This record gives sequence, structure tokens and C-alpha cells, in this order.
Amino acid sequence: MSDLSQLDVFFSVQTFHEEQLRDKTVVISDVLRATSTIVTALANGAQKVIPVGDMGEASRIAQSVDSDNYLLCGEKDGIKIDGYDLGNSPLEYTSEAISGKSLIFNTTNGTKAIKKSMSAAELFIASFHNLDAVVDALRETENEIVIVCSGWKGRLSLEDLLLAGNIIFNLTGGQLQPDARDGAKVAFTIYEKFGNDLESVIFHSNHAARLKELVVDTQDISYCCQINMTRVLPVLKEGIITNRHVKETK
Ligand code: 3SL
Repeated sequence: MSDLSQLDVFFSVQTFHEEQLRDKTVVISDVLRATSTIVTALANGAQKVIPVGDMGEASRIAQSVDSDNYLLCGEKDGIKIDGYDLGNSPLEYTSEAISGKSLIFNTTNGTKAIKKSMSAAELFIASFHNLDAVVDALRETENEIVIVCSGWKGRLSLEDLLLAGNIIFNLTGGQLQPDARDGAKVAFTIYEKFGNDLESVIFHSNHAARLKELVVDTQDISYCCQINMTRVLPVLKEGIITNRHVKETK
């Protein structure tokens, strides 16, 4: 078991250096919507997800692979990118749309957080959908744990912090040690305050307001708040995300 007094939380992509994650077990939280979409895609049978840092990298990979098996997916500032097969609504990632496919995935903050965390010893993708699967995997690690909240362009996103707090709450059985790191205390405390009312708090978050303005169907927001729908555990290895629990998809 990891030393939970060392568990830390970073509040956006811009608030850490790559080296701070070396040899750690890292969890990426981007509830609205990148990590919820990755979990959904793997639960619905996508073979793998290749996270990219920008559109240039996405196009380079797309040009070098067999287009029958690959889909170009993602958003810029919340909006599906012209010419892409899918945007970033998890509800688009049905088995009909993505089963058996490999996804090249490019988002404003979430995939950047993943790319910046490549020095980690292990990396898990978390959403409320696979909360218990992530917590169980963290119970098995001896490494120090860091939860990276993707946030929005350097700002904190409340929903990402709430998921971090929920993970810490479950890992610690609701008893955070007094010598826990400040980042863990903040996430834990926010979860203690708002955890009973997750969906309504997230519905009124800054990012939800941004999505509502883009006329993204508000079903996305409630969908991303659903807890423990799957045992899928997306893990990153050599730049590619696959499901560790291949036989346990929903
Ligand atoms: O920033 C991201 O990675 C996205 O999840 C943002 S959005 O929900 O598609 O706006």
C-alpha cells in the first residue's frame, strides 16, 4: 500500500512539472469530459486510445495509420474539430460508433494532462464511472500517488477536484491523516462538503456553464456524474491507453 500521507493533488495541467511525476502512480481526472469519454469508449469496445497534445500530432498519426481502423476524435474549446469523426461527448461513443476501433484523441486540457504525465510509473484514467476500479488499483500500488486534475486552461475545475476528493475519501475510508499533503486535504474537504450533492454542484460549475453555452446537450453533464457504471480501468503504456480489465467491461 502506498504511503497516503504523500498522496498529492495538482489542480491543473499548468501547476506541475513533468519531473514531479517521475516514478509515481498518477491518476488523471477530467470529469467534463475527456476522462469520462475515454472510460466510455473503452467500456463500449474501443481497442485503444492514443492521446495527443495538439491537432498537428493528431494529423501526423492519422496520416500514418489505416483509416478503416482508426477514428480521429476530440474537441477544441469544447467544439468538435472540423474533419474529425467524433467530438468529445461521451454519449457519441456508442459501441456502434467505436467498437473495435482505435481512437486518436485530442482535447483542450485532458489529453494535454495525460501527455504531460508520461514520466509516471503507472497512469490511470479516472472518471466517476470507474471510481471503484481506480480506487482498487490504487490500493495495490506501493508508489506515491498523485491525482492530476486537468482543469481548464490553467484554472481549477470543481468537478475534477470533486472526483479527486472522492477517490481520496474512499481510499482513506473517510479518515484523512493529519499529516496529509495540502492538495489532498483541499480535495478531501471539498468532497466532504459537496459529495452528497455531486450532480447539482457539478451542474452549476464553471465548466458546465461553458458547455451549456456551447449548446452541448446537458445530458452529457448528468451522464458524467454517474458513479461506478463500469470496472474498466484505462491505463497508459508507451503512449497508448488500453483497458487493464479487458474481461470485465460492462
Ligand atoms: O478540456 C478537455 O479535455 C475537455 O474535456 C473539455 S470539453 O468538455 O470537451 O469542453
